[in-house]
Amino acid sequence: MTAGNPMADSHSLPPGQQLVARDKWPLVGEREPEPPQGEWMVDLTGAVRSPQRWSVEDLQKLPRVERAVDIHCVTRWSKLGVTFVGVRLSEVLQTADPLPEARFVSCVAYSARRHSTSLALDELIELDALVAWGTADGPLGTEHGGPVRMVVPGRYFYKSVKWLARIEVLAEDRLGYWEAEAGYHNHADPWREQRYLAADLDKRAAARLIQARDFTGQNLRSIDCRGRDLTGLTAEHALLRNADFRAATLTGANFAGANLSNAHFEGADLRGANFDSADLEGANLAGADLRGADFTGATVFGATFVGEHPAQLDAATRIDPAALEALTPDQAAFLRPLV
Ligand SMILES: Nc1nc2c(c(=O)[nH]1)N[C@H]1C(S)=C(S)[C@@H](COP(=O)(O)O)O[C@H]1N2
Ligand SMILES: [Mo]
Repeated sequence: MTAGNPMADSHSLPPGQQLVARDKWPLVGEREPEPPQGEWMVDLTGAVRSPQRWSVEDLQKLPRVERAVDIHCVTRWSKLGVTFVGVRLSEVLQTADPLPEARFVSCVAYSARRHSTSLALDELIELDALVAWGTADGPLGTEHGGPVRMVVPGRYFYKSVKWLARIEVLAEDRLGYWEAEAGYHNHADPWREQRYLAADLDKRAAARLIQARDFTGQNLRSIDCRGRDLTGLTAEHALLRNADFRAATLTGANFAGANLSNAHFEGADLRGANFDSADLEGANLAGADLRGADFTGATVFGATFVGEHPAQLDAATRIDPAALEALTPDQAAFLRPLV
């Protein structure tokens, strides 16, 4: 059984996700580890009776499991049935004998920003999380978290830390990197689309910004701009993950360098809008008017341009030919005439 969700093991696609091409496995987040000086050791510490320190080799002597896991990234791509090789987290935890107050587990990476993420202990056990060092193709590549990473089935993949350094058992939760910095949902159940926490922006502050049409550099995650007139909006380098611009008027808007991952632009008027170097991972632009819009230098991994309705394009709509590589085949085919 998986935590409250009979669908989690069904190898099907949760709401709002798209399959990547079979041979693709995108890289998300940090690009490389900051490996330890000596041997790669994994510490098991915190609310436990007997803290442990495992070498990768010793971990590999624990009972080995192979498990087909569906990967669901919060930026809307999924890759189903990747076979991971490793040991059950429950098996590893047992060796340290968690104390009665143990409630949460934070997994920390060997990386420049000491990347981490956490989940409730019960839930990790129920989901049957793995400490993984391989896939069906052999040892886990460094780019995908080798020599050893966490794999937590049934949660968005940001709950699976790469380059595992420490498993810390906690009495109180400690928010992870994406959860604290980017407002990613702390529970991360893809079947309930728990992508982002609600914005901490109050309604009056939002209304004032919308009125002024100036979002420059601000953190406005999940802001609700549905149907608004934002003609000529300035939003350079604004943080607009998950923002809702459905059916908004954004003619001539400037989103240069903005973070718009998972933003909604369905049916928006984006004529002449500037997305230069913006991050549009997982954004939805289906049915938007993109005549004269400029996507030069933008990241469009997993973005949608044709859904129930196609976006409108013209000869002045610009996108890098290389950007099409980051789209699913049907999306790429739709934009091909532009390049
Ligand atoms: N150390 C570390 N682990 C991490 C991240 C990161 O930035 N640093 N990103 C997470 C996110 S958001 C995802 S989707 C997956 C991506 O794993 P992949 O690059 O193997 O696809 O790793 C997760 N684990
Ligand atoms: Mo992710």
